Amino acid sequence: MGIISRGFGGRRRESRPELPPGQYLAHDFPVLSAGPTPRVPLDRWQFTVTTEIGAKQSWTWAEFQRLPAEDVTVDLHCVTKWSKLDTAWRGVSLDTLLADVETSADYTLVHAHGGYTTNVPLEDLLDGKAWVAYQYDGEDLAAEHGGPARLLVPHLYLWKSAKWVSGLQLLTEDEPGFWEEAGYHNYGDPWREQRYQGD
Ligand SMILES: Nc1nc2c(c(=O)[nH]1)N[C@H]1C(S)=C(S)[C@@H](COP(=O)(O)O)O[C@H]1N2
Ligand SMILES: [Mo]
Repeated sequence: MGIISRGFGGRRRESRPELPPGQYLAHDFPVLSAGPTPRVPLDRWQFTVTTEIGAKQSWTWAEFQRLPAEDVTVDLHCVTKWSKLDTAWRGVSLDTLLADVETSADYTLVHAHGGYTTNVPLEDLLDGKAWVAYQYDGEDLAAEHGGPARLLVPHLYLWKSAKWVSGLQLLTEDEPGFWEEAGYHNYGDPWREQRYQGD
């Protein structure tokens, strides 16, 4: 593919084959938060995995920083229709965070400082599909984008990528989170345009 076709007329929004249906290319990095930006001091930061039987495993910021990190370049797709391609992040994979966690749960509810929640099936967090990211574009993650650390689940709409992530709750039965309760799709696959319940 060497030819760039802009097409004629219509909206001056770029649509590209690597964009899911209905999405346009954003050149900036919009900030979408349902509430105020929580400021989480690093000496009080923790990430906690809670299993379906209530067993907990936590990492302080210092412990989390010592875990093996990965640099990943991924595309972001927001349900409000902007996408951002080739974004560069550094973070710890959920494979690493869940390596020693014993569970037979199939579902997770992701928790964030400030009370935001979102549900993601456990298998969608494993096998190199999700990270707790703390750098964006080589810099510490800015607070408005979820710093000190946010979940990154790029194959689902971006509302699943909880900013200011505080933990993961493993569940044997699915539980909707903040936007899912409000009528957004339970799963949120951008390629199947699963924006709202019933899509
Ligand atoms: N804790 C928390 N995480 C959140 C949100 C939020 O309001 N609170 N908004 C979600 C939505 S709808 C989107 S599109 C992305 C936006 O991420 P950005 O602000 O870094 O672009 O964060 C998601 N994660
Ligand atoms: Mo969003």
